[in-house]
Amino acid sequence: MSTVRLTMAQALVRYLAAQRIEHEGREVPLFAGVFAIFGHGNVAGLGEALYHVQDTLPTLRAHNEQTMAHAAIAFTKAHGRRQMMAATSSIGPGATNMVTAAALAHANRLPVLLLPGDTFATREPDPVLQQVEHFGDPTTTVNDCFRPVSRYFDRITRPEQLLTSLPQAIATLLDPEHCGPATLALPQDVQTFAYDYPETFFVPRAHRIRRPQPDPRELEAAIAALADAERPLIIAGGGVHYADACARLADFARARGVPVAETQAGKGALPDGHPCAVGAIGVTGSEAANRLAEQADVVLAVGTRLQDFTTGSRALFERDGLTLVALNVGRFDSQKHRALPLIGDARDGLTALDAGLAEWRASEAWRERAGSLKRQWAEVVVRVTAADGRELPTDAQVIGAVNRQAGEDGTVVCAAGGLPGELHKLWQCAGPGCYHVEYGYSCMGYEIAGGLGVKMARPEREVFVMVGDGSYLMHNSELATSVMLGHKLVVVVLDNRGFGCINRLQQATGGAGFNNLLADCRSVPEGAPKTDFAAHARALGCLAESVRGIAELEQALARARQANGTYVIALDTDPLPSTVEGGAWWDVAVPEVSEREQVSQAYAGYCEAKQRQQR
Ligand SMILES: Cc1ncc(C[n+]2csc(CCOP(=O)(O)OP(=O)(O)O)c2C)c(N)n1
Ligand SMILES: [Mg+2]
Repeated sequence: MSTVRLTMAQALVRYLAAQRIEHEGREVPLFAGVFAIFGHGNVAGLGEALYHVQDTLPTLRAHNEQTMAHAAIAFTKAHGRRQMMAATSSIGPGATNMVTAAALAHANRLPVLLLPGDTFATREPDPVLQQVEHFGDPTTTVNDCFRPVSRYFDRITRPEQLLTSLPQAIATLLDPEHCGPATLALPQDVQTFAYDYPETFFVPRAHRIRRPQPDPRELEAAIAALADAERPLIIAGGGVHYADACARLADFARARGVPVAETQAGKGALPDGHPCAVGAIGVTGSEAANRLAEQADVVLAVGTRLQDFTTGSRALFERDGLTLVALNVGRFDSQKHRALPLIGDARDGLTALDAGLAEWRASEAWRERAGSLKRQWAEVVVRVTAADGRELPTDAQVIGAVNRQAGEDGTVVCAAGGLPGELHKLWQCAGPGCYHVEYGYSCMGYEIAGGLGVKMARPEREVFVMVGDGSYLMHNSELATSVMLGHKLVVVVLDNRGFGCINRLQQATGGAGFNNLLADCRSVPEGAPKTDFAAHARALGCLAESVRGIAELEQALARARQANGTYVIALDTDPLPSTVEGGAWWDVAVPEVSEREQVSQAYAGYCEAKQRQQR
């Protein structure tokens, strides 16, 4: 057996560079690159190794480990989980900075390879700089924090362990059911140890994403349930995108006259102009989708994990007599909510259902009802997103302006605050690829980094990041990375001077305005200063301006489109209004006792609403 003597880190990157992915006849590198922030624990070992493979596996320097990993995660999401990135950090704080990103990828089922440096396997120099030390368990390091938020975790304590562990990590990343973060903790000494690796380990390999086929008996049961339905509704989740099933779903729905509602991750599966598209479902859903959900007799949930925002905390469509069929590539998601499981690939599952359903269609009355609800909702969207000249626009009005400018080749990116809900309800999608909102973990600070990842994956698209003042202030430093790498973003900062959505939630649960809007926070007597977001962005190398009102915003957006660098537009918005139309109940626990009368009232309302919740 011919071998090559390499350090563990050299073998690792050589293996990564040899992995390819094939999709629809096109083969590309599986890993588009590695985001890296070097330090004690990865610069000498992994850093040296990455230096030598830059042509095949580029290394990109970012500014924060959490957000660089967010960018990597957004990259793979924008690629439909078919091309991905790795992220490496030093030991200690660099590593734990990535734990939040791991959790985000875990919740959203998005593959990312995390390579945190780790303390010495030999323990000879212990305790090393940035080592926490665990008194009762020397095998524990802070990297064990990755375990509960990784789909695959290993600590490579000997160089030959790569031979068995690395292929398993890659297999996890490529598994449509189990994909998520794979973490390989890399002790800094082991990174530098040499070993005679077999040459065959590095032979280039082209992977394909598996498409599990439905079980015949599950399929039969699902077909029987649908064939009996008069008032069917489809819920499209992120799995529809990842399985490349959008076009198949559009055909299926059109042929069968089934209305299609979308989750946050599923949004954009159908273009809004599709006759069966009834918009967003759930807590941030359209009136059309939610009324249909209440009246449906069979719900076919495709590629969704049915989280509380989708199900209205189990009070929207779950009721006795409803049949829920869950077409999902994962056993875990297919069993939820007592659904009839149909485990398998979304695209092939829809094809199989179609083949078994003969002439079945939704009833004519139901199709007409869906059509009329859809038209009514379209009028609401136009009304609430229209400018009305007010000085402090609503989020909905800003969304209208950005949506008009984004057109068909624009992608909106968002994650936390009041915007995701408003976007889910109101953003009009021309089809897949227009909408990228991280709402599985809804992590503040994902927005700008996520925009960077999307732009890297889809350079042909104009990427519009919509971000609140709170999220911007939490994480903005990847703006500098976008400038450095020449990946243009258009960033709209909606400054409502505080955590607007949490303030609204506080009021809705009877709470006093407290610690959310800056005006309600402990501060110096003159109040918190006004942040000059445009000046801040300029300092990071962006083009930037501040505008007032929607008319000025529209002009600035047109300038931003023409610009050839990252462009930040800041404007003041009203923290109080949000779109009242549409929506569904959301279970947010209210204190059972309180000195505040408003809390007691909210608690009474909460108990009443709880009655409709299916347990
Ligand atoms: C990392 C993180 N911390 C806290 C939260 C809880 N949270 C959700 S939205 C929000 C406020 C966001 O403020 P801003 O970005 O200004 O948006 P707005 O609510 O004003 O629209 C907070 C604190 C979160 N989602 N993520
Ligand atoms: Mg805000």
